[in-house]
Amino acid sequence: MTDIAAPEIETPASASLPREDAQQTRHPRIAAYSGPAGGWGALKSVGQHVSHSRAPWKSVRSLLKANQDKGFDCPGCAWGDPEHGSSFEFCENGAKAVAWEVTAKRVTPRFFAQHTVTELLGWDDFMLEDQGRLTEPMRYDAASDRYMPISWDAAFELVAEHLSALTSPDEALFYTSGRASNEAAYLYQLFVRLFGTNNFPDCSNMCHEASGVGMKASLGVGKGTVLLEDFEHADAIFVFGQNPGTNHPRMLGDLRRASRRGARIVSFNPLRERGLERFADPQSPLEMMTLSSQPISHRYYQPRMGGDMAAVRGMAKALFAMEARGEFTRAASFIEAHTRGVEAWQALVEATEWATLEDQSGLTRAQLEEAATIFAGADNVICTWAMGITQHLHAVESVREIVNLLLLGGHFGRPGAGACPVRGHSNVQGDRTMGIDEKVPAWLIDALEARYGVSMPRTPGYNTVESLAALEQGKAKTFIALGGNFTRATPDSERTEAAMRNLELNVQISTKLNRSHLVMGKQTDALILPCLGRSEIDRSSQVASQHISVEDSMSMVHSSAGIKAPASPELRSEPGIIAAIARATLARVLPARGISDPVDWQALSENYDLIRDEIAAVIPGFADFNARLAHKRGFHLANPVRELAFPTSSGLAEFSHMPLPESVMHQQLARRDGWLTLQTMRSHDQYNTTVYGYNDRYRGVSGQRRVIFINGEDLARLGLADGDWVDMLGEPRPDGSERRAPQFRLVEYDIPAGCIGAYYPETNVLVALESHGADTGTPSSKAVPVRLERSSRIA
Ligand SMILES: Nc1nc2c(c(=O)[nH]1)N[C@H]1C(S)=C(S)[C@@H](COP(=O)(O)OP(=O)(O)OC[C@H]3O[C@@H](n4cnc5c(=O)[nH]c(N)nc54)[C@H](O)[C@@H]3O)O[C@H]1N2
Ligand SMILES: Nc1nc2c(c(=O)[nH]1)N[C@H]1C(S)=C(S)[C@@H](COP(=O)(O)OP(=O)(O)OC[C@H]3O[C@@H](n4cnc5c(=O)[nH]c(N)nc54)[C@H](O)[C@@H]3O)O[C@H]1N2
Ligand SMILES: [Mo]
Repeated sequence: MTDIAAPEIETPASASLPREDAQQTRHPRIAAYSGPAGGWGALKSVGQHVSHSRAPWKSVRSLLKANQDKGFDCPGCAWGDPEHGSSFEFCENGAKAVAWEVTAKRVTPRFFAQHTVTELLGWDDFMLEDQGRLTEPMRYDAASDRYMPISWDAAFELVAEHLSALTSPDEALFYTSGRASNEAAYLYQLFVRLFGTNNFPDCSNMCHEASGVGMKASLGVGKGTVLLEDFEHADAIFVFGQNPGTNHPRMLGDLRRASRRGARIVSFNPLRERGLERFADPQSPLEMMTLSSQPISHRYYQPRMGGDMAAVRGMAKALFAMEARGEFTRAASFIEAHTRGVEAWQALVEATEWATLEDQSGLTRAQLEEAATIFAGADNVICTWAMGITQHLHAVESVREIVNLLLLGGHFGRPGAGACPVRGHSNVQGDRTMGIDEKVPAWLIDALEARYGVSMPRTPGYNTVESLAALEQGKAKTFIALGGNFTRATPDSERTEAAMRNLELNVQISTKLNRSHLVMGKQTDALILPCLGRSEIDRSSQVASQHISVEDSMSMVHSSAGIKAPASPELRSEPGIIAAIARATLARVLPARGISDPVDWQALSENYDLIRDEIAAVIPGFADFNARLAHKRGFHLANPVRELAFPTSSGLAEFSHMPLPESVMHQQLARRDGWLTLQTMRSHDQYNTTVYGYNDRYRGVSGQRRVIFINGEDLARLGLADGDWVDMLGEPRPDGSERRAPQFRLVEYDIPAGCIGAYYPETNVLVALESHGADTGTPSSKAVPVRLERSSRIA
């Protein structure tokens, strides 16, 4: 028996689909993609996106400046920038991100006059953002169900009024998305802590939290230990749970160069991802003219979702066996001098049966031994990873197991080796460095108190899922978002939206219209505060063109300055908006506590050099910030691990010895007839909740986002076929109600049986709010239990 209802069932009214752009079609084209990643396909796609943005020339000009010495930092991803070589590394998805921002389309007060919020709630994510850039501050008017213009000053006063009326500062939530600059993030955390809370839910909670937590426990530093140039010296690069062809395309350039030199690249990914197989560099005339391309992965292993910890443990087991046969030598003197706990880990690894490792990883002993042989044969190894590792319940354990493997080979403190969690948003790492952290490090509060002479809260605040719980329980009443799209990015969409409707105040500082602007309740005061994007000139009364700074995945801090006239003269910068909110709010709340505001917000927002002076005084590693930022490539934030100093409590790197999960999702579901493990991932035409289009070129899908990648065996077992339309059902909610994502087209794909893939955010409705890492709060978006039901949508 399976859970598939044989005849067609009626789609419940609650599961109706939002209005979609006509580009999304009921007859998508599905055909295997035979080209390499990059190449002519990438150039053609950029042309289409630039022309869709209706600002071709300006876009192109901006593009050419992105990631150059004097231009702005690409808002695409957090991959590092090269020191030499071509000053402009072409990246299809970076180009799309920029074209999306510099679009000629505008959302004006007239647009809001024409569409009620209820109407807009019926639009899909693509249509909402595709209306263009937000142009003026707006306030929701419940009577007409429309957003109406409001002056900036009135908007700031309104925020101050709400915040100062709260019973406790802990009733306020302050969300941050990882695009915010260091300067904006520093001001934001300073304001919020002076206001009196550590409620900093951020996108990192849903992203690389486990990398930070795991690496900090093992190495004492929660950041990657490699620089871009290390990729030039690595002999083997292991890529876990990452799709760089789409999400970090510039990384492909580095992998391609490494592959050409003969470095072994080994991918662990349940899906066959084109970008990990072959890449043609759009900047290589030879590859473009001859239609040739470079193979990327030397070996491509397809574990089952959640199987990586077992896979790495299997590699370790093989290495210990090889060592006993004299075929592998551990880095004995490094281990002796700098680490602790290898014996306990080895004992645990050796006690784990091959059968257990094979079952959990979905890989064979022979495959894991082969991977171990590649590891053993490389002098310098880099391991990289992203969401395929971190969005699991046992993510911290997996990260630490990867670090164990690197420690065993002594792959720290030398060129070409190390751990490289590849971050997502272009400044998500910098935001954390600036103190956007609900867990409040004591040193930070000490430093802030010393600098500003005001006592600040020390109790941890809410992370993202805790914020949602607080909203559901009515403990949180106001929400300010510095960028992002909280209601779409978070799990359990229907529940999240119901929780957001409890808000008294919803403030969105943003560039584009999205669903987070639209979900509100009867008593919600909602504000849209439109801000400048990275590409735009940020002018103040003091400085003609202000620059900001960001930190990439390699801990390089560098400056970024916009080059394009703002989308609207009304736009304000993020630091400017935060400073104004801070000034208005603190003027109300601090005097009541007998304190005067220690910060000259106006001065800081008009000259970011002054913000950087504050950062230099408070945040370690930023001494002389302004001067060092003037350097062409910025500067590297020293990572002690590179010097073999491990700031753990023991002063040594700690081998973890954590048990494997008793079973991971695919093992649990193997015992439940008809259930599959879903990973929610990105298509090639999206940036998180920002949907650029309905195509996923490398996976061969065009014209449709509601697709499920599924193995042929599963199709046969469930009595379904490629091309059928189904609904996905998750576990029922605690109150017994149904979690349903309606109407997806099945696509037969090279993915392990029992594992399926579909795009987020459409699938977030299926991700249970209570299913998150215990030590990270990260939703397990790569291990969602679902079953399929035939749907009424006829292809
Ligand atoms: N163009 C573009 N660039 C982006 C983004 C974007 O949306 N669009 N988002 C940015 C952000 S915020 C982030 S965090 C990064 C995300 O970058 P990625 O982590 O590459 O993003 P996902 O699409 O979530 O892809 C996860 C990959 O992991 C694989 N995977 C899933 N589960 C498992 C597993 O259990 N084990 C293994 N080994 N693999 C697994 C999937 O098949 C997929 O290839 O990209 C950043 N860059
Ligand atoms: N199921 C599932 N859920 C996930 C994930 C997953 O893989 N699966 N991934 C998670 C991850 S890794 C992340 S990082 C989060 C992402 O979560 P968020 O960071 O909250 O979401 P984004 O989609 O990046 O935010 C897009 C919005 O940001 C605004 N924006 C764009 N540029 C700017 C700017 O320069 N300034 C300001 N102020 N606003 C701007 C625009 O209005 C746009 O609509 O989602 C998480 N959610
Ligand atoms: Mo992310």
